[in-house]
Amino acid sequence: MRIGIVCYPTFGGSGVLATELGKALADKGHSVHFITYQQPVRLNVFSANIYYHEVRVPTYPLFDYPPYEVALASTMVDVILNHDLDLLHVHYAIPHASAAYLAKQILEKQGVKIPVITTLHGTDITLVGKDKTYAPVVTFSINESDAITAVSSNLREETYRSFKINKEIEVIYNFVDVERFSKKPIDAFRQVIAPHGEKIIVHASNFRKVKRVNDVVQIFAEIRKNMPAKLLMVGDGPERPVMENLARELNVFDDVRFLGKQDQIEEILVVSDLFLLPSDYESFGLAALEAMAARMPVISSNAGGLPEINIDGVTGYLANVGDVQKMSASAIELLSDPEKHARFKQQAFDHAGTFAIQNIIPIYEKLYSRFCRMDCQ
Ligand code: GMT
Repeated sequence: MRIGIVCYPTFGGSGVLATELGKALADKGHSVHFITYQQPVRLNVFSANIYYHEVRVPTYPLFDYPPYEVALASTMVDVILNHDLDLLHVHYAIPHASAAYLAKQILEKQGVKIPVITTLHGTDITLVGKDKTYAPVVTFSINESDAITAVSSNLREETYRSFKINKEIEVIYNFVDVERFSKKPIDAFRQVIAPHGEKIIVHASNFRKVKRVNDVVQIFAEIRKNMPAKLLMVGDGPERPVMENLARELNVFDDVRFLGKQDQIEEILVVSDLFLLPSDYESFGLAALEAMAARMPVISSNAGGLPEINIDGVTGYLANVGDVQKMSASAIELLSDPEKHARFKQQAFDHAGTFAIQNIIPIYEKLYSRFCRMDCQ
């Protein structure tokens, strides 16, 4: 098949997932055309089956807001026609689903039919999409998609609750390349981070408010009172200064390392002991799944789709949003019991296997084939 993928090219989960999906489809022989404003961060391999089309947004003195959506729709039209695409798979509703609708209409006038599949990822529904500035367009363009998928049952239900959707939303869970994330740990790296055998705690996100990074620091400070430990913060974002201040206030700053955005996050995860994700909301929590694939138990909130990924008492522990006390107690208990910790590591790894890339890609292929012309298999 010749598949167009539209996504945010940044470190966010939706862009990561879309890029990994495209790479996996290309490995299976499909031609994959990424249409984005920048090379996606995880698109770091060469494949004869992968094409990258940059969306250029020309500026003009009149434009206070350069019309990205128009440029995106025009690029979609161009790529679909010139590469004879079979379908377009857009990740994140805003503005990808509405730009796809526009492209579809333009092409229909030229006698070209292009099926559009929209995958909802979370904040496009739960935060940004609900805003009444966007809601009518989001509702319309979701309904106009030929197929709609959501990355968890929770997100599917949230979407039905928040918008008037008159179509079936199919749940296709996010996936992980288990082999990549369960590589043999590089001991030298652990030695550098935790030279005295300290426990290594990790959090990875875009440090936005929804991630509750202050809770991460507070949980870590509680752990630190009970045992030697280091906190690795992977990513970057607006809450970083607030978090740094809190770490200083709680006297743990010297044990916190800010690693910035990391391409090879698996190398950090495999040497670490516990992953924290206390978010206000996660439609799925791809970062937690990647941690589990690297054999890390997860302490998370029970918000959104997290209970579908992190199984309480099996792969880690869940607590109500903001219940720092419970999350800290669970973390300390788990880290203090080597036998239990080893069991949870194995269970986290085993459960990550149910979301293995090999299981999920065929589900997307099956979905695509429903909308594809007879000759596009
Ligand atoms: O979490 C973010 O802030 C980034 C956001 C995105 O759109 O890239 O992530 C969302 O999509 C991910 C991939 O499907 C999910 O794993 C995240 O849970 C989801 N984030 C939220 O729902 C807050």
